[in-house]
Amino acid sequence: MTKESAVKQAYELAVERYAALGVDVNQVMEIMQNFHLSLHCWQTDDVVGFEKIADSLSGGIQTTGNYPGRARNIDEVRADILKALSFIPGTHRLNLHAIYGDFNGEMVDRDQVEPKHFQSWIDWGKEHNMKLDFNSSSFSHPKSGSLTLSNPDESIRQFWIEHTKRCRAVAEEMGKAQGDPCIMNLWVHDGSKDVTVNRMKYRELLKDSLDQIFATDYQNMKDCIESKVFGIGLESFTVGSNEFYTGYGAKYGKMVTLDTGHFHPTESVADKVSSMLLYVPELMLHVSRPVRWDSDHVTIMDDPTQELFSEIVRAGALDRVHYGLDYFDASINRIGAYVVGSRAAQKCMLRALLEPIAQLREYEANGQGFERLALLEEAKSLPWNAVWDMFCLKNNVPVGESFIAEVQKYEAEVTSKR
Ligand code: RNT
Ligand code: ZN
Repeated sequence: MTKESAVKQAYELAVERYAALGVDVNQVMEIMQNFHLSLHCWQTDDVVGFEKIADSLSGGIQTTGNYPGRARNIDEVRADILKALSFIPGTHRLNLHAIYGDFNGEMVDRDQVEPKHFQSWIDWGKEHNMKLDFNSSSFSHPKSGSLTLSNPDESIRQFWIEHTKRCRAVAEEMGKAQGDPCIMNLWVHDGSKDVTVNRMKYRELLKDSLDQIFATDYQNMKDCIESKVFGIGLESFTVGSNEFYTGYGAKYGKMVTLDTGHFHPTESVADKVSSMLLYVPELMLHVSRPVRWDSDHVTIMDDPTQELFSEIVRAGALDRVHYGLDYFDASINRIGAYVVGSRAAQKCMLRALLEPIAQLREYEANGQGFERLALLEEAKSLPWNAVWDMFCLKNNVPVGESFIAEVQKYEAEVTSKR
């Protein structure tokens, strides 16, 4: 039997098995086709970007490892993204940071970024059927320090307000060009290494900065705001905490970003979905894998990720969530890291969609706790992998682990020579 017919045969059996539980697999396949990740460009180059301003990553985040083959310029980043995409089923968006502008070797400071610096990305995205999302970048800059948008020094604060305003204008142009809103994320590392006695003051400043930044209404971009527990070197206080941004998002109708690495290690991000969606319009995800801290390990099919996607589906909120990835592992093949994490996120979504939810809810409504638990357990080993293989086959990307050899080939021919 050829691999292809084996995949098809297994798929047919899976369709029957799921149908018996009231799950329409063909419909799930269609939903999967319309499920788009927003791929984070920064896994290709360890969050370095193309500015000629800072020589190391700062702002509470850190990549560890120096595996050879990092993308060093815009052409290499683009080539690596396309290579990774060729192993990821479906069509996806690309999430850019302001430091990835096409600056042409020129020194363009953050308060000078303009849509023209992203025109070649807009064109490239169109050519490759990738819609763009965007992020302002407040890290890795001489004016970053510990405080940007909440800096009591008015000239520094205004510098970052100007940067962020300009980023929104860039996002607006991206959204206009692609006929679909560009999601722009705002994350600042602002905080304090040691005890502070001025929490209110910094938060008032950050709130005022946001008010200034969001004063302009746009039609083709949407804002999202991202909190964090702490950054490296900023362990005692984070201005933009979860409560800070959740409050802001709820009050002013802004989308909130949930980065799965930005909560206390035992806190369930999945549990936040249904609460937050009652008060904020939409959610943006930064799917990552925190190991002991916000370590940004490659996403895998672990329980927290599965639970998060399952909760979104159970909440009927598939279309109110944007699915960004945010991890950066510099210790293994970066394209491999990109592919493993993306496929893992897709597999979690697939499993979430294949849940026999009608039957489970019926059990719950009837007070049948044992039955609910038993089916939840059995559902874990239903043949979702046969559906996944078929999804890959249909999308002309490698089925199963066969992409390992392909990534190795690209490494031998391209990345190892950098
Ligand atoms: C940092 C935040 C932020 C960044 C990216 C590069 O802790 O998660 O989202 O990782 O924007
Ligand atoms: Zn993030």
